[in-house]
Parts: sequence; C-alpha cells; structure tokens
Amino acid sequence: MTRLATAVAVTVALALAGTTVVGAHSEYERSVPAAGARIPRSPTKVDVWFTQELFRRAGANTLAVLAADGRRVDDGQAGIDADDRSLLSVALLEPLVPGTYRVEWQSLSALDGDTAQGSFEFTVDPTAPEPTSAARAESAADEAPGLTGSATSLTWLAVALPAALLGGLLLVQAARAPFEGES
Ligand SMILES: [Cu+2]
Repeated sequence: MTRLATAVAVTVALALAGTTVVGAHSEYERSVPAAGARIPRSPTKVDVWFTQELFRRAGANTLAVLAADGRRVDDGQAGIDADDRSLLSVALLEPLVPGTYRVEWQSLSALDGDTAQGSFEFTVDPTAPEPTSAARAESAADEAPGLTGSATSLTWLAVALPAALLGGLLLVQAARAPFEGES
C-alpha cells in the first residue's frame, strides 16, 4: 500500500508540474475595440478577453484607458463578466474624441495564480471605414464561448494523458514488487 500511495503521489505531482509548464498566465487574447483597430466612432466601453479565466480579487484585474496626453478616460471600475470569467470590461467616462488611446491591462490567472500585464492601442478616427457586416459576423463568431473551452480541454488532455500513462506504469511496478520480495 505504501508503494501504491507513492505512485499516486508521484502521478499527482507530475500532473501539477505539467499544469504549471502548460499554463502561460492569463494573457491578452482579443478585445473590442481590437488591438491596433481604427474605428470611426467612440466605443462606450472596452472589452478584453484573456487566455485564462481570471481570479476574482479586488484590484487584481485592471484596465486603464489612457488618452495620448496620459489622461485616464475610463471610470476605473473594471469588472469580470458574471458569465465569462475570461472577460474583463471597463466603461468610458464620456465619448472619446478622435485620437489614439492606450489600454493598459493587468491580470491574475485563476488557473495558476500568476499575474501578467501588457497594453495595446486603438484609434478613434472619423474617417475610418465603418465595420463591414462580414467583420461584424466574424467578431460575433469569435465570441462563441465554446472555442476557449475546447482549447482548454485539449491543454488538459496533453497534461493528463502522459501523467496517467506514467502513473499506470508506476502502479504496475508497485503491484509486481511484492512478488520480487521486500527488502
Ligand atoms: Cu501562468
């Protein structure tokens, strides 16, 4: 039974180690407005989707929208979506005048507790073309919640499968051992 317990412990440790290697923090995945976008009108808010779900802790996940002169134009109340923990949103105080804005983000991963940060820019330009209906359909398809879920499942499979195989080998060895005699 001691050998069995050891085999189980080793398997669990390997699975945890694998998770740490695979989980690469909660990084920027996409946003509305998108990074680098030129949009004809001001948005009312900024939505950022992350690669991992966010850990709900006050002040740990932030979005700051800054004008070119460094003035902050969001309401400072970034919040995680109630239904989608990978989505962080912040409202704008008032419609943005034309110009380039920088969004600075900070995240705390619910998966591995790691923090990450970064920034991206978008430009409000009244001469920019209206989004085409094709682009709108594409961004609607992007928002289908299934996509992130399946990627996450595959990641877990990549970790769990080798760990399970190795665990199985150890169990076989542990089961054989009594017949070889204990020292
Ligand atoms: Cu990480």
